[in-house]
Amino acid sequence: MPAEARNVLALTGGVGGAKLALGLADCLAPEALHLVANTGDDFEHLGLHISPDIDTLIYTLAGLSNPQQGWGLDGETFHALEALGRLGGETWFRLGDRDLATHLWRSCQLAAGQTLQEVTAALARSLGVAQQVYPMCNEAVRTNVHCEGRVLPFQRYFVGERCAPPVSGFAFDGIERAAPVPALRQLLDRGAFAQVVICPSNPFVSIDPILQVPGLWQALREQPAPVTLVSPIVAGAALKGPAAKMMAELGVPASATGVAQHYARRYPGLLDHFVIDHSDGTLAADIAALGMQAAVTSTVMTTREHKRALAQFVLRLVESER
Ligand code: FO1
Repeated sequence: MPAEARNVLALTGGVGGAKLALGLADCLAPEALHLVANTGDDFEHLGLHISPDIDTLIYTLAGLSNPQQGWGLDGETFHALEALGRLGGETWFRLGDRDLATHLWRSCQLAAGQTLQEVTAALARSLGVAQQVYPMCNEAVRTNVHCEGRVLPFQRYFVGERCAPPVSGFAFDGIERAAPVPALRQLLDRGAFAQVVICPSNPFVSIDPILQVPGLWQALREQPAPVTLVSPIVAGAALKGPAAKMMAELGVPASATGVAQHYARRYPGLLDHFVIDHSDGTLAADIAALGMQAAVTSTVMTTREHKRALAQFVLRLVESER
């Protein structure tokens, strides 16, 4: 079957996830690529609804993202934030002038009664993104980070405290009232996917919130398509962000094997393929012993070509099984 004819579902978190999503977008027809973003990082700030992972994904696919940071818009200015600072307002979370338009518009649409799924689809269309982008759920789920007796809302931990406090656990406030967005649920129930890809995103704060939306990981396990995860840890370090630091603080080995153990324990039987970097090739046997097929390639995505090559590798893993 040509790649264009296959529906692929990818679960993504922040910057690392968006990179592989862009590679997948280069390899698949837009109507075949369905992307689910974590919304545990969402928060209400300055009276606005901010959805950082949705925006990172859409800006990346639209070719608008800041290439250095991976989040926010390229060529952004911060006049509104500076003016807010002069008024004594909060400026720790850096909202750019053009990015603010996204948050203003999203907040208005939500206040007018639209769902987050509807607003996300409309935002993607307006910015010229033809792939299907879904939030994991329409309900509010908020990741809280437990650190040394304190509970920090995710963005306070991540941006406000620069991930410095040691973590002891995470809670996804509101998750028990959440449900997978209807468009995704219908596709899963129809067995519409040929492959499911879990992008190299943080297991604890990007992918766990998605998989713990009630019924979601079980629906992914029950549907017929193989599930492939790309390790976010390469040679003991995170491709991006605090994943390795969190693993060390949680007493989990900061390695691709540690990631595989996390998924095997929490989501038994979910993963079919586990993709690791060449530098972790010696871990393949340990990962295979957890009941997944280990596959080795280059997983560090610095250029557009690296993103495309990794996406192609992931897609071919499953194509070759047919
Ligand atoms: N990350 C930062 O490190 N500092 C910021 O000031 C910041 C602002 C920001 C604004 C809009 C947005 O969509 C993302 C933003 N991010 C910022 C990134 C964001 O906090 C993280 O990338 C994700 O939540 C983690 O996946």
